[in-house]
This record gives sequence, C-alpha cells and structure tokens, in this order.
Amino acid sequence: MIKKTSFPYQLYLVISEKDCLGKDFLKVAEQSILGGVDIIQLREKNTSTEDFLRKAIALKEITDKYNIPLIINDHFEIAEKIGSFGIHVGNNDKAPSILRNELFFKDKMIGYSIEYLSQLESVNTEISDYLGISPIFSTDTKKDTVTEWGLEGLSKIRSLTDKPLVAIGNINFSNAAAIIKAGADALAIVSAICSAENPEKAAYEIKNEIVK
Ligand code: TZP
Ligand code: MG
Repeated sequence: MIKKTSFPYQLYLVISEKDCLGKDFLKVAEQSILGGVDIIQLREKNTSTEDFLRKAIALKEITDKYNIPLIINDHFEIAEKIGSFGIHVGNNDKAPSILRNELFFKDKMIGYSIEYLSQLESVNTEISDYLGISPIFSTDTKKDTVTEWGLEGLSKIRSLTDKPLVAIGNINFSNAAAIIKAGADALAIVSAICSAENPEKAAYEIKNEIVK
C-alpha cells in the first residue's frame, strides 16, 4: 500500500537562466506559472553571489505576483535577504538541522535531497518539510549524481517515510504519471519546461498528466 502525504504542490519548476537556453528566464517562469506550475526553485550554479541575488529579486517579483512560493537553492543568506518561502539543500550544503535553528528558517520550508538511503535515518530528514528524490532518472542537466533511484527506488523510499517526496531527474510528459503512481507527491522539472518551445503548454500538459 503506497502511503501518500499532504504536499499542496504537484508541479515544481526548478529554474536557472542557463537551462532556459537563451530565453528570458523570467518570462519562462511566468509562462510556466500560467501553465500550472505550483512552486518554483531558483537553482543557478557557477555564478556570483551578486548575480544570484539579482536573479532572486527579479524572480520573486513574479512569484509574488502570482502568489507562488519561491524556494532558493543552496544560498541561505540570499533566501533570508529576499524573504523566500524556503530553501533547498543537499548532502554537501548547510544542513537542514542547522538551518532550522536559525531564526529565519524556523518556519520556512526546507527541502533536502536524498541521494543515499542512509540519509533517511538522519535528523536532517526528520526536520525537513519535503525530500527531493535525486535523481529519479539520470539526466544531462545534473551530471554529478550518486545513484539513479528509478521507480523501484522511489517506491522503496515511499515505504520507509511519510515525508512528502519530490521526484527530480529527467521527468517529462511521458513518465510523469508513472512517477506519481510509484509514490511521488510532486514532480520537480528543469528541462522539460525550461527548454520547451512553449513552457506554458509544456507545464500545462505535464500538470494534466498528474492531476486527475
Ligand atoms: N537534481 C537531481 S537531477 C536534477 C537536479 C537539480 C536536474 C533535473 O533536471 P531535468 O532537466 O529535469 O532532468
Ligand atoms: Mg545544493
């Protein structure tokens, strides 16, 4: 029996300017919201803190306009500076258990990437609001990954925890429904939306696959 948890967001856009392949990433974000994206994470690697901050401020104007939560990847000082909805961190970042003790993050959403089963036993999992199952399928968007969970790995994790599970990695229209069926509460997507010719349509079609 698959346990389902309550997580009010089903389609999670993870965006960077780079992954939008020359398009205006702010426009991509807005179009994807119109298509049905429920929550957005800014994840921009290999850029300066100043550039990340500039992007975060600009993106927050859009997410605020549509009342969509904005999650910041890794950059906890920027999350605090812009007053983001939350933060997403991995195994090599500032730990959720440390963030949670900071005043700003006390009531913020904290997402934590799971790359090893042993992480499920950790206090970081316990105090996080959702777990990123990373990656569900290997992907060119992030090459430094540890394992490929697949649908079986996802189902196993589903049986071991009640935490909301956000699957990420090579998710698109064709595999979306199967990943939800295997136990994910939400799907996090980069390229199937960011590099789509029509991000609004891409988001709409994927959302339609997972919200029946
Ligand atoms: N973490 C695990 S896979 C991944 C991240 C950030 C990238 C997912 O990108 P895509 O293009 O949706 O496969
Ligand atoms: Mg990280």
